[in-house]
Parts: sequence; structure tokens; C-alpha cells
Amino acid sequence: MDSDLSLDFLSVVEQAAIACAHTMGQGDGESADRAAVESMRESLDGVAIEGTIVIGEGERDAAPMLYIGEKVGAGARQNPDAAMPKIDIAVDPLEGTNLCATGAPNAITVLAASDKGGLLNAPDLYMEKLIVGAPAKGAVDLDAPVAANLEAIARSLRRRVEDLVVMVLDRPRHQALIADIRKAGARIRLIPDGDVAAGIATAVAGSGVHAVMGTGGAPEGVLTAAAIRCLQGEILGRLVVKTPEHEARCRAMGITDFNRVYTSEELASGGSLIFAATGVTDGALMKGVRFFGDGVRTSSVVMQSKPARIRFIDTIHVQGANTLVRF
Ligand code: VTB
Repeated sequence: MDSDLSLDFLSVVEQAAIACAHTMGQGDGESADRAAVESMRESLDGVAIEGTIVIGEGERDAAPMLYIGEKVGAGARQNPDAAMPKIDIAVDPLEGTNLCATGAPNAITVLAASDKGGLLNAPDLYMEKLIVGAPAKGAVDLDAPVAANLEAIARSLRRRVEDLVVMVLDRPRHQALIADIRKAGARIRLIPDGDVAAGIATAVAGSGVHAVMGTGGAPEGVLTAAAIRCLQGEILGRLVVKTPEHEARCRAMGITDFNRVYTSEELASGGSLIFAATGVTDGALMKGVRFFGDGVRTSSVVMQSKPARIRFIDTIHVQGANTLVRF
């Protein structure tokens, strides 16, 4: 995939963040999400690709736009003979809808892209996840006891289990997990939402997060995998398939082994991946959108696997004649 596309995708997540940021704290997650979705849908059509949404707002009948299978990009509506790259796209236009609605940290707009077939087509089920940074890659096992994984992570980071910080979604389903982490002695940060931002943080030294454990959304797992591959960390994930209906939804996406533990390379197998995210509310790695009269400032991260590079991008969007550019 042409790495210049990363700047196009950057613009897509930036615009989506700007579009929904005014809803921050309004207590209306639905309109926050709608603003981000509509912006993303519109700006994706300006990108010179023949794109297919593989992770989006839901199945075709359930979502008015950015549904799985939807064609996006300039190639979707223009001259079908114009040779535009065929790209698979995963989006979470507003990851952390409630975070935005309440003004809590770590709401982000997210997009991942790959050459065709490079992102797992995952149904919108839950996924058990274990996410760590590069030093602990290969040292953890989704089926190992929590204490054993924490010891392995501590060893690879050359510190004590007591020094680790594990992020866990604050959900009743995580009671036993939380008890196990506490028993092992590690520190915990319970988060209300947003395990994509949390997952990325595990692979960025200095973020103060060493692991994410527990069950979150499968689509978020695939998005996290795209970022984690660029960051050379590890996400291990297993779909939570409990009912015949879950099984049918997996089969519809070509998944037949329901107990399979996926690695980062299997969740995001693409040889050339791009991941882009912009902060909507302030977060550990990115600031939220700031409006200053006739200008807007956004804070984003763009990652590519080939060439492997991570860029933190601070953009001032000049909107008027008097926009004051401040360093
Ligand atoms: C997590 C979280 C997301 O969904 O994946 C979560 O990271 C899982 O779903 O931000 P539940 O809320 O049902 O536990 C989100 O909260 C929203 O997609």
C-alpha cells in the first residue's frame, strides 16, 4: 500500500474528531457518534482508493453508513477502470462514545487500513484480550494464569509485579480477573471505556501502562492489532462465542474455529498496514480537540508498518484570516 495514503487517512480521523468534538460533555453519545460517522464517510470518499469497510458500524442492515462491505473511496464512485489500490478499511469513527459524551479521557477517532485481506473480518462480538508492549511479546499466553502472565511481563520489563499497571475495563464481568490481578500484587487502572487507546499505550514506553487484560469488543481488537503490529507489541485475542447465533455470525465472516487464539499477526495480517487516530478528549498519548476562535488544533498518531514509522502529529487547522498559530 502506498504509504502516502497515511496522510489521507490522517485527515479522515482529524476531520472526524473535529466534527464530534463539540458534543463533548453534552451527554449525548448518539449524536457524538453520528457526527464522527458522517464526517468519516464523507472524507473517505475523497481518498484515491477502492476501499471496502471490513470493520465498521455494523452489519449492512444495522447501520446506515460505514457498514461492513460498504465501498468507500474515490474508486467506489468514479471511473471503475481507474486503477486505484484495493484497500480494506477498519473504522471506529468514535471509539469511546460515552467518554466523549461525558468529557472523560481517551475518546479517539480511529481508522486502520491494509492491502486486501489484511484485517480479520471479525463480527461485533466480544473478544478476550491480552495486550502488551514489545518487550513482553512472546512471553505471555492468553490461557496462562493471570499471575503467570504478570510475572512474565514484569520479567521482560525488568521490574516487579507490584510495579506493573494493568488497564481493565470496569465491567462486572471482570470481577474474577480484577481479584486475580490484585492477588498477584499488580496495580490496576479501571477504565470506563476505550480499550483501543489503552492497548496502544501498553506498547508505548513511558505511558505508564504495561498491559490490558479482559474482554472488550472484537472490532476494537482488530483495530488495536493494526496499531500494535506497527508498535511491535502483542495482542492475543479470542472471540467470545457463546450461542448458535454467535456461531452463525462468525461463519458468515468465514470464521469456523471459535476457540482460536489470534495473535497480532493473525488479527492484522497485512504486509502493509496504516493506523491513524486523533484525540477527541484529552488522553495519555494525544490531546483532545482544541477550538480557538477561527482555528482548531488536533493531536494524532499515524503508524505504518512499511516503512515502519510512528508519527505523532500536531495539526493547526487554519479556518479564518486571523488564526493565531502558536507553537
Ligand atoms: C470496549 C471499549 C469500547 O466497548 O471494547 C467495550 O473499549 C466493550 O463493550 O470503548 P461493553 O461496553 O459492552 O463492555 C466500548 O465501550 C465501546 O465500543
